[in-house]
This record gives sequence, structure tokens and C-alpha cells, in this order.
Amino acid sequence: MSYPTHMRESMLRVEATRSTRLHESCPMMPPGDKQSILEEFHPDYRAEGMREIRVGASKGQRMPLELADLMEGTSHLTSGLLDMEQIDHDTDVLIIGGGGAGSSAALLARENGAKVIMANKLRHGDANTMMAQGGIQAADKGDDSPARHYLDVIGGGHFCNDPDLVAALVRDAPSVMQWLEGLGCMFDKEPGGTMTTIHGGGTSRKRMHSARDYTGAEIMRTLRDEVRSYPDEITVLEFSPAIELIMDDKGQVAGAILLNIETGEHLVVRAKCTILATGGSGRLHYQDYPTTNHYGATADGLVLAYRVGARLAFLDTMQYHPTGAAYPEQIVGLLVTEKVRGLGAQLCNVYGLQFVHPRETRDVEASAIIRECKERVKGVVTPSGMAGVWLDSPMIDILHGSGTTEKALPAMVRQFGRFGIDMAKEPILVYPTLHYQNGGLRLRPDGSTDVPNLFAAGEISAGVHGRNRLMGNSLLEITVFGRRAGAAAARRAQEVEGGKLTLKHVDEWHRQLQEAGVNNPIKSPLLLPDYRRKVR
Ligand code: MEZ
Repeated sequence: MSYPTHMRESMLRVEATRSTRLHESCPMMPPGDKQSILEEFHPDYRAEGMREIRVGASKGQRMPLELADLMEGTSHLTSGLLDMEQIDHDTDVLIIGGGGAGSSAALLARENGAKVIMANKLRHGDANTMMAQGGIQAADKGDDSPARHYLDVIGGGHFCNDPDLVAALVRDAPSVMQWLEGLGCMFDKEPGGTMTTIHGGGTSRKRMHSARDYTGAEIMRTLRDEVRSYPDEITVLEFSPAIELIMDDKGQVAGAILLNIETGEHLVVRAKCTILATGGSGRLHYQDYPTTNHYGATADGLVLAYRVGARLAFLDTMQYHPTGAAYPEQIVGLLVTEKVRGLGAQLCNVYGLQFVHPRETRDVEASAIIRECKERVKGVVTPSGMAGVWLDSPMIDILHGSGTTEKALPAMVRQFGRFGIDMAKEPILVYPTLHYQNGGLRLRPDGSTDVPNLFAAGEISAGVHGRNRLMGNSLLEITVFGRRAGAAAARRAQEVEGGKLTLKHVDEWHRQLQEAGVNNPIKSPLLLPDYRRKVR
């Protein structure tokens, strides 16, 4: 397929400026310019895209329209619908979600003596973790330290992060890398055996560790294998999403109702502690953006936790990854890892000119691309009418030696190679894509939430990243807080005195919706995105 003629013409301009650009990079933006570009171009600042939620513990908080509609949805159940005395599974710790956070939690809960059930909406490991490419941050080299990592995270998050959560993240990072390696995770190494590390946007040291460009898949493979080697202590249920949390008459969370989506059967799972690890919400396609996310990323855990009174934070900030594929159409929105820029590729407009430093933080980088295409009209327009900018990937082999692209980015090379584009020789076209939910449930460093016996870990949570996450801190977050939540939930489970199970909170939720005048609410959790053609 390769590129049509008009795109080739623009590509020639990128080639023409390359030798000069190899020796010069756009300067980083001063702080004032960063703030103004965000306010003008970042989707989070588009007032029409957000609204306040009208009910619940965080009433009045702003969030994307699509999410607010879902959070204000009605349950698939009411309290009288199921016999809550008929218990299908009884366990110490129920984990809802089997991506990296859920799997890490399962392992640590087991290690701390708990019997565990892990409920997956689809298959174990069908999650955003599997799709994460570029790397995982950890300050484990001589020129770096958790303190430097801390400052980078806080700066990247616009100084809004929860300091205790950040401290936990960066302190645990080196030991989490050792843990993963000990479990068999094959990270990239130099010939001498030290871990290969590169920069990411907003990092002051090279601390991005990777497994080529399928780091998340490698971590998920390792964690899944490990979980599956303890079948007597960790029961894995697949195709069984949670559709409601269960409370007891003492006001504690006491498990969940699962829906077996193959048989339509409802399962009552009683648990002393419950961990939500359901990930993010990219499949809600805020403001019609395409997404890098897994099909299951539909905010289910947020919906369930909110109904039992958990508080939310930072849901008015989403991450638009600067470089989603913009051509060919078949892969629009799929991730082009930040590692491509980390290895030196620069962004260029239709004239082959650089317009932004390649390693600004993601929110700034994405805003600069949107401005280049929308306001300055210097994007490259594809045959489907979408504008994008060039990511000059051939720079990688020039800077690091022939064959580097193939070695460091095999998944990317294949993704574009299928369409006749050799990214080691030709630049690729990119545009921002919805990637990550910066906010979510409020959390303590041990993974506990405001609601008794309810824990959370991973993308569902809020505060670690403030208003903007740096590359590689999500794979770190899922392992650090998955482990913490698993251990804390197992410890707590030893003390829990359960009560009588109930779904009365669901009736109370419906009453609150009515009182707030929320008309025609949709049913939630959504479970899977609805891609059917809409009737006009
Ligand atoms: O942390 C991420 O989101 C990540 C590593 C993504 C990427 O660009 O590869």
C-alpha cells in the first residue's frame, strides 16, 4: 500500500530536512507556553466535552460526558432479584480484573495467606497491560534515585499528585523490577548484563526499561504464568465480569455479583475483601477520539465503586497519547510507542519542519500536534480526510546504527510493514489517541479506598499521576499498587467479621438518581463498547 502521491511529496520534504535536524532539536517550551497550549488545544480543556456528575459521593465533579452518563446509569439488578443466601463462591479476597494490577494483587494476596478468586471479564490477561509497549520506569541505576524519579512524576503531573502515592511508586520501583525479573520477565539488557534504559517524555534520567516494544505483553505473560501455577489457591474465572458489588448489613463491601457472559448465569461471590483492578475507560471514546485501549476498557469498576460510596478524583483529566497511528486507516488510533521518540525520532509537519521537542510531557506534546494540524493547518491530510504529522522514524537507525529499529521495535515494524510501510526507511504518520485515564478512585498507599474492605489498584485509581502520567509509570503503577493492595487485602481479610449480604445499596442508588431528576439513565456497567451503527 505504502503512501499515496501527495503524502510522498510531503515525505520528501521530511527527508530533505533530516540531515540538519539530526544535529538540532526544537527547544523545550517554557512553563507559561505549556500552560497556554494546554488550555487552547488539549481535549481536557474543551468545556463542551465535560459535565458535572449530579449524584453520589463526588457530586459536582467534572468528567467527560460519556463517563458521566455511565456513572449515572442504573444497575442491571435490584435488591430482590437474586437470592443472596445462595452463595456460589466464598473466598478471602476477590479480585475483579485480571490485567497486570489484578494479577500482581492475586500473587501477593496468596503469598500473604489468602484464598483468592480472580474474576475476568474476558480471558485472563485481556487488558491494557497486554497492549503497553514502550517500557516501565524504575530508578535503579547509579546516576538515578527514587527522589529524582519522584520529582519527575510530580512535575509531569502538574504538581497535583498525591505525594504519598508517588513516594510508594518510586520507592517500590527497583524492587518490583527485581521481582518481575525473578519471575522470569525478559527485559532488554546490554551485552554486559545491565538493563538497557532510555529516556521517556519528562524523565530527567534514562530509566525506561523495556522488553523490545512489547513490554506490557512480556510482563503480562510472566504474571499470568505465575498466577496459573497456583490453581489451588487462586481460582481464575473467565468471561465473568462483575455487574454489582455486594454489601453486608454492617456497611462493608462483601464481594460481587458476577455475570457469566457465556451462560447468562449470575454468581454470588462472597469475599472478605474485594480488589477492583478493572483498568480504564478508553473504549468510551471521549470526544470521538480513537483509542489505544483494550475492548474491555469501559470504566466498569468505577461505576460499581461509586454506587457503594467510593470517592473519585481527577476524572476531568484523560491522557491522549501524542502518537496514535493516523495512516493507514485500518490502524488509526493504535499506539505508536513513545519509545520511537525516546530513540530519537522527531515530529515534523507537512513541510518537513520540526514544531515541538520530541520529549515534552504527553499532554503538551499532544496539544502541539493538535495545534499544528488544526490551527496552523500544517498537518498531512490522509485519503480519509484525517490530518496527522510525520514521526521521522528513519532517524533511529541513523542515530543508533542500522538494524536498531527492527531490534528495538519489532511490533511497530510489523504493524506498519503489513501495509507496505518500512518505518526504518520511511516516516510514519501520527495523531493523538485516547490512551489513559489519569483519574479514578481515591486510594491510600496500601490500596485501600474510602469504603470498608474495598481496595483498588492500577488505572482505576487516582492521584499517582496527578493531571498527567509519564510514560512507563503505568506498568510500574499496576505492579507496585497491585502488590500493595493484594498484601493489604489479605491481611485485612484475617480480621473481617462479615454480615448478612445485601444489594440494598442498589435500590438506594436508584432512589438518589430519581431524587436528582436523572431521566432515562442508561444501564451500567457497560461491559463492552457498543459499535453498532446508530439509527438516525
Ligand atoms: O506508559 C505508557 O503509556 C507507554 C509505555 C506507552 C508507550 O508509548 O509505549
